[in-house]
This record gives sequence, C-alpha cells and structure tokens, in this order.
Amino acid sequence: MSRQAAVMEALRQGLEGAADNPTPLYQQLQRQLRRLIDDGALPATEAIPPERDLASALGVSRITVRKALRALVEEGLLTQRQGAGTFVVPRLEQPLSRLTSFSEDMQSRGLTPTIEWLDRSVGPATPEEAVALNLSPGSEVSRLYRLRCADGRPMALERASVPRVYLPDPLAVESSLYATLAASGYRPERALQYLRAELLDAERARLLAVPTASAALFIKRYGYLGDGRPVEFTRSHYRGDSYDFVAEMTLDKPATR
Ligand code: 16G
Repeated sequence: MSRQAAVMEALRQGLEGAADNPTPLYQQLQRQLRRLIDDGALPATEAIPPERDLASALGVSRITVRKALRALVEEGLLTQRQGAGTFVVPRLEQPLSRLTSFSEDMQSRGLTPTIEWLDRSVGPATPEEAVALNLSPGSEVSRLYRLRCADGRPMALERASVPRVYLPDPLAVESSLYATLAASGYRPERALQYLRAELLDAERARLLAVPTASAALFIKRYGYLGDGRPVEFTRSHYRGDSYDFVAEMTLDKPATR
C-alpha cells in the first residue's frame, strides 16, 4: 500500500462512527490528522493529499476538510504553499552539546527569530534566583520574559534572569540576550540544562497558540562565565510538537591496563 493510501485508510478508520459523535466532524478530522503528524506518518517533505481527494476518500464535504486543514495551519502544524499544496511543518532539531542561542539556532536554519516582549524589568532576586545565580539576598537581577517565534510562529516562552552587574539595563536587549551579553564580555561559556515534560496551563498555551494542556518541554538553563560565575538562569517552555532535542552519546571505552 502506498503511503498516501495508508494515510487515507488510517483516516477512514479514525472517522468510523463519526456521525454518532457530537464533536463537529472537522474537529474529528483535525484530531486524526494531528495524530498522524505526531506519529510521523505524514513526512514534512511530501504534500498531504489534496482537499478534494481527502473529501472523496473519506466521504466528507470539502468544507469539512478545508476547516480541519485551516485549524491545523492555525495550530502551526501545517503550512500552505501557494501552488504547491499543504505540508507538515518540520520539527526543529537542536543538538544538546552546543551552547547556542535561540537567535543563532533559528538563523542557522534560515528562519527569522522574532520576539514578543512580556516583561523586561529589574528587581531583587527571588530565593530561587538567588540560589541559581549564587547571589546574596537583596541583590538585583534583570529579567526578560518573552515569547520567541520563528518565521512568526510561536515556539517557546522564556523567562531569563541575569545578575544586574552583567546586564544593568534589560531594555538594552533588543533581540538577542547572548549578543547583548557578548558585547560586554559576559556571554555564557558553559551551561547546565535540565529538561522535563510539562502540560501547558491555559495562559502559556494561549501565548504559544496551542490547546490548553498541550505537551511542552520545560527547560532550565544555568549559564556560567569562563571563570565559573553564574550569569544566566532561564526557564523555558518549548512547544512539544515543534522541537526535538538531540544528544549524541558514545560508549565509554573500557580502561586499558
Ligand atoms: C536559548 C536558551 C536560553 C537562552 C537563549 C538566548 C534553550 C533551552 N534556552 O533559547 O537559555 O537565554 O537561547 O537566546 O536553548 P538569544 O540570545 O537569542 O536571546
């Protein structure tokens, strides 16, 4: 069976009994397509079957198909290219061994990074920040809270805290935190990163343009200067449907005697 035929078959099975289901038909189709995208059954390189083929194979109207596809475009999972068809938006891979910035990661993939600022302020370190940044009580930190987008598509929410001695004015960061820190000689040279899965609350989901309780990767990054002083404490929520973090591993060589 060709891949397209297998996709149609999976969709047909997924929609069995759809008429008895109170959920609107286009939402049921949207859910089935999302499942196939998540499973990797629809590769990013191939156009998904045209609207009329989907409609006739599934026995639904073209309007239903169009609404389902449009909803997935709005979710950021599909993209429509004029004259070429509808494609799955590729997931982004980020190697875990290199200390790069969001701006650099996006630019290296030919994507344009943009920011929606949610907060840029200065204040006394919270107990969590004081521990993370090894600050004494009352020390000031600069805070940046931003929605990070790639080609206009929301990708991650990031809340960064930097000791004020290294970033006196958070408004100095126009786009890249690392570029601003590098300009004054304080770019992190080493970092520790902790990743865990989380479900997005309603507010974060709204900002990231996904349904409430969607999966996200919650990442804490502790960045250090060359001499070991902590310079960055960042907590990020990356959309789980858009990002793969990739680590290369090698087998420990047995000690030679
Ligand atoms: C990345 C880092 C974040 C850092 C930011 C700087 C992860 C999980 N997080 O998003 O800790 O603050 O890059 O990016 O990779 P910028 O220089 O573009 O502001």
